[in-house]
Amino acid sequence: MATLSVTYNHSIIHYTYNKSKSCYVCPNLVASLSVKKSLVFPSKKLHFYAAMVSRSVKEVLPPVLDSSSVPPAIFDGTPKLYISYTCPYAQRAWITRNCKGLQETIKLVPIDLKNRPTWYKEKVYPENKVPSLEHNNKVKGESLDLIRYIDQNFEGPSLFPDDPTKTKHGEELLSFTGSFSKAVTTSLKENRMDEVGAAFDDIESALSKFDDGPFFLGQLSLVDIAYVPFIERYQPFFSEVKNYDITKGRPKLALWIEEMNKIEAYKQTRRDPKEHVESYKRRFLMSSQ
Ligand SMILES: N[C@@H](CCC(=O)N[C@@H](CS)C(=O)NCC(=O)O)C(=O)O
Repeated sequence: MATLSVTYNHSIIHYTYNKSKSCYVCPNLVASLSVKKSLVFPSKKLHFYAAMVSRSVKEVLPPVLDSSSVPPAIFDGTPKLYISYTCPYAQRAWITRNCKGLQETIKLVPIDLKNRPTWYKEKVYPENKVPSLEHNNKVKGESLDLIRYIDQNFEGPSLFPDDPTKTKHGEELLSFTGSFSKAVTTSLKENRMDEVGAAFDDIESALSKFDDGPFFLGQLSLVDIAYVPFIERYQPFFSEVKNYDITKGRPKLALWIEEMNKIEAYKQTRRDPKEHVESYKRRFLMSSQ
């Protein structure tokens, strides 16, 4: 028996999936639930609702492959997303895959970056980085390209709006992700907390543009997916190491984090904040000691 409670707020569907014995919602059940809810939800949202429900199923994550592991069946026709569980860029592609409800379609292949299998560079992705996606006998990389590719070339709800104003703002925000991370990490290395604050102020003002939901473009989109792995890391690090609350005086950012943390497709990709703090300490603090 599984119970599913759903509430609809800020244009987002919140659901709680309660497992007792059986732990899998079959696609038919998902479909029938979505039909039942058709009277409640605006019809445009139905496909989104169905995908959200299927996304609530907790996935058993595959083991990490290292240099001693047998490679997967490469180019066997199954789309594969090569990731590292700890990489924020890979996390973008992973969240996109989950948000589209593609857990059964795109196989996750996690690899150990510290003990990388040689077949990965030789046979899959010569750049030897994650993420990469094997699809239709080709391998593509670069997280921002991949999230668009997954959104446009697989089934599931669209994660980018077609409203021209939102599209334009979305494009600008996607191209700003690199500058944002660079501003935060450069200012951090040079201990210029006022500049760190200015970078988060930019995020606060970007989140203030649309009022039809708490996300960058109102409703959840690729923009949220592109930023969230980095905010996930910055928030605990700045809090613990710099005693700096990135949400203080930034109510939009505080709400955005709260709402992102309710999304199952993202929750399944999150790491322990302590792990992020330790990793960032090694990366940003060791060299200055
Ligand atoms: N610009 C790339 C960056 C990917 C990237 O740097 N991934 C890291 C892991 S977080 C990696 O694979 N590093 C291995 C290496 O550089 O050799 C993207 O957005 O996908």
